[in-house]
Amino acid sequence: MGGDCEDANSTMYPGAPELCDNLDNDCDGENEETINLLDDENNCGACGNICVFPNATPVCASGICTMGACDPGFLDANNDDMDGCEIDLNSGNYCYIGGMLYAAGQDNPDVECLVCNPAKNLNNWSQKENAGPVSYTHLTHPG
Ligand SMILES: [Ca+2]
Ligand SMILES: [Ca+2]
Ligand SMILES: [Ca+2]
Ligand SMILES: [Ca+2]
Repeated sequence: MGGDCEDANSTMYPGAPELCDNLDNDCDGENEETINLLDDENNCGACGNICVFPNATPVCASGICTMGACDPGFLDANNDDMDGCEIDLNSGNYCYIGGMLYAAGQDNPDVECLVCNPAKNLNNWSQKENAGPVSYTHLTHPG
């Protein structure tokens, strides 16, 4: 067939889609001219290098995979891209209050009768259910 630049390869012919395979698929003299290795999340820096981060949007920036925004309901608490956004805020194990992560059952560092209770509220402190002894302490007159 006339114009076919590589008879032995069926992915190479005039008008073929340019694939990221280091071949000139469409026979126009250039390899991967329609593929930008600098910002293609499926071919980042090299053909077939797919950017993947758990529970986060992958971004290919200047040929390097970088982690974008966390998926809704997830948080990157350890600043480590390798495990992506590793905290599932809806797991029932955490509260996320004022930009800080707290474990379920953890006391409010400033107000002792408030506690992280994800079952009640993910984003606000919950009142301790059994605050009895604490209130008695408050009533005790010092000295
Ligand atoms: Ca061919
Ligand atoms: Ca190609
Ligand atoms: Ca080409
Ligand atoms: Ca992380």
